[in-house]
Amino acid sequence: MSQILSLLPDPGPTQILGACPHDCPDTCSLLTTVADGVVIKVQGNPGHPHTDGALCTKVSRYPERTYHPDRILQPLKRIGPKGSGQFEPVSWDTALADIAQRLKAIAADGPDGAQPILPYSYGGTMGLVQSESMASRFFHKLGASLLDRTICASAGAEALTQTLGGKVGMRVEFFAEAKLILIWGSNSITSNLHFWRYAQEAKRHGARLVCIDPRKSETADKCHEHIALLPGTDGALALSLMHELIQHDWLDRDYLAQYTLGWDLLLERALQWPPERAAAICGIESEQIRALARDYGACAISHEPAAIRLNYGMQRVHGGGNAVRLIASLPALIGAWRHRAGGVLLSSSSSFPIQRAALERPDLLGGKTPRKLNMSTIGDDLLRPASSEFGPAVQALIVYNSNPVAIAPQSAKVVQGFARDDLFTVVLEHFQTDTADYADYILPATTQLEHWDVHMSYGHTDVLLNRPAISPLGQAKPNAQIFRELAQHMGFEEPCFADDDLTLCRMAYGDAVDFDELLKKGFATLKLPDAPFAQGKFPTPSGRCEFFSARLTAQGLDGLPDHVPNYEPFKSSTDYPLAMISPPARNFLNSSFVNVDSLRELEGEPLLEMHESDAAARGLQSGDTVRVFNPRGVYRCKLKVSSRARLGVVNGLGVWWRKLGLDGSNVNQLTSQALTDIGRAPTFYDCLVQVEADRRG
Ligand SMILES: Nc1nc2c(c(=O)[nH]1)N[C@H]1C(S)=C(S)[C@@H](COP(=O)(O)OP(=O)(O)OC[C@H]3O[C@@H](n4cnc5c(=O)[nH]c(N)nc54)[C@H](O)[C@@H]3O)O[C@H]1N2
Ligand SMILES: Nc1nc2c(c(=O)[nH]1)N[C@H]1C(S)=C(S)[C@@H](COP(=O)(O)OP(=O)(O)OC[C@H]3O[C@@H](n4cnc5c(=O)[nH]c(N)nc54)[C@H](O)[C@@H]3O)O[C@H]1N2
Ligand SMILES: [Mo]
Repeated sequence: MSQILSLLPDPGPTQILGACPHDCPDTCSLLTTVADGVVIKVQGNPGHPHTDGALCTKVSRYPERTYHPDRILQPLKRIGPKGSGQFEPVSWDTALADIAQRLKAIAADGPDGAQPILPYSYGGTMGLVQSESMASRFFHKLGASLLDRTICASAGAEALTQTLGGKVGMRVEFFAEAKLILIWGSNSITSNLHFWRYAQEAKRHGARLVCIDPRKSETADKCHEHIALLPGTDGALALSLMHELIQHDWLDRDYLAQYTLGWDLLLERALQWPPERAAAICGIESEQIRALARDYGACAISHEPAAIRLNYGMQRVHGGGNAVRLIASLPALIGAWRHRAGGVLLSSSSSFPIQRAALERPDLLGGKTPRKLNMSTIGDDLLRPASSEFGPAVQALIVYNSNPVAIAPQSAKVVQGFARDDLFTVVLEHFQTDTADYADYILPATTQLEHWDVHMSYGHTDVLLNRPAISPLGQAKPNAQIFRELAQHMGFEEPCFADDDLTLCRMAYGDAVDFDELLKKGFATLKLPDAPFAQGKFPTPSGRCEFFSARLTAQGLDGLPDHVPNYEPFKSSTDYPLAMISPPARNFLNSSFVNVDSLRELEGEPLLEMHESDAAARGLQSGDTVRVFNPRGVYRCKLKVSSRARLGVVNGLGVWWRKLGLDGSNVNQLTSQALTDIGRAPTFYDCLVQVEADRRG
């Protein structure tokens, strides 16, 4: 275990423990080396078991990102037309005073109070302090519209909650002991590298690995089997697996009787899904389904642990919520939860005793109940006029930790909304992103190397502390500090607006986590049972795994999960016959890192992977510039004929900055704002397109 040398008097290089801030299940412990006040290296902390001394390529380039010549290091005010990216420097005082005055004027203007003001934030940093602590206090006190933070995970989260009772599941380290691992809708090598280490350990001990993914991903390459189903057909596959488990009696009847709710109903539904029916929908051979059921059922017979690593890739379609409900139900059928290395893991977030009310202070709303706007439909919502149903038009937008112009669906609408001359937009950022181009003010934010924070993880169960390694660069300030100062300019006098970042760090877990241990080691492991549901005890209303959810019925939804077809199902259109998915590029983190030259060079150009037969039918070859289009827009990129693409499905790896793409657009030019069945989430991977050679290219 490396020491925190910064505590020693020696003025030589020092090493500081931190936490990776990115929206990734791994939440690594960082070891940053600083010499003469400058970061010279960021490494994985060898003393943290999940990190095990290793970082992904992109985060090991953190110094390059931090010291990037394009970092915004002073407040900027717009001087050109919106979107032109022309700004001039202003002082912090001028910027904050003007912003406060504009917000006050909007809030005083009409019967809706501050509801025309909308915060917009997501996962730029996952730190509890620099995300929704001081910022939430600020917006609660103001009475601004609330933001429904759905852009990534809310379909899966809601589905898990309705089935298992929360974002809970297996502990990630026990995957190493599993005998069968289904890697379902996850390209782990790209987006969950530290889980992959546990999967490899299991493989070395004889476990079978099966990857379920329309794309032959880097992870699929390394599994024993790859099931390349069509996007959005996972629910049908899961129902058919249940059909086979029932038909062959590969069930743990005792577990089903004692610890589940609604088995008789689910059984009846699953019996309608023989493999042939599911195979036709999934676009795979029925024998693949039978073989997968045999593998999974064998674990019921031999009492060996079967584990499912589910990830969010498979819930970005119309039926994403139902599909997660079905997959999360599977372990109960075979009693996999009896083992610590059995069950399912999508997210471990609910394991963390975060003191959200203390951090975010919803009590500051003082009885107001502002409307809530869905971040996934920001395109439409920015263009909506006032109405009794919608409330006031959005007049001001404060964006932090997010790049909506690049990452939100149906960019044409998003861009049109951000371009509104009567919209007042403030963007807190490290860089002049596609979104920042449309700002009235850009405020320079610190990076993780420059501020305090404390973290949870959605892929393991350790709390991490982030110490600043260096002083803020230029005039950059932590998000929390920016909102503290803005609160002062607004005249907010509650003492909670004076809490400093270290106080907020301590507050995040209260007494539930030993803060001294965090200060010393950089992380603290939550005390959790090894096999949380071996004897039921699910945190659902019934205490059982709820195949049937009365809470969903109360919302007017089907209480029993089913296969819900895509909005834009494969073969439904002759004009747009290809299904497009847009999963993460390995060297980017959503739209972060796209402007880091060395990483962009590794990714090359924005590209679309296509099966050789689909390419031949269109007379296309690798390297061609192509137009990918549908009624929502046109996206130009390079074609790569690739065995990673299955017939009928194209893979547009995301998420490029629009202005660094071929013609100022990215893959979200094509995606839609339709929402999932459960959880109000976007449907990025439910998207039909056509592709043709670009005559200009
Ligand atoms: N390098 C890198 N790491 C990342 C990210 C990144 O952008 N880059 N993003 C981070 C974020 S925000 C998140 S939410 C996480 C999780 O990110 P996810 O979006 O879950 O991404 P992956 O884990 O890569 O899984 C996506 C996989 O699901 C597949 N997929 C697409 N549609 C379907 C489908 O209908 N069914 C099935 N079975 N599979 C489908 C894709 O082909 C892809 O291989 O990763 C995080 N880690
Ligand atoms: N087509 C398609 N679209 C997608 C996806 C997809 O798979 N396909 N994935 C979706 C998913 S899973 C997600 S989670 C969303 C992600 O969407 P976002 O959460 O918006 O993530 P990023 O694109 O990484 O943008 C984060 C921004 O925050 C900034 N930032 C980082 N740290 C700080 C800080 O401390 N302070 C401030 N003020 N700014 C900071 C970064 O510079 C960066 O520009 O994108 C979604 N969009
Ligand atoms: Mo995400």
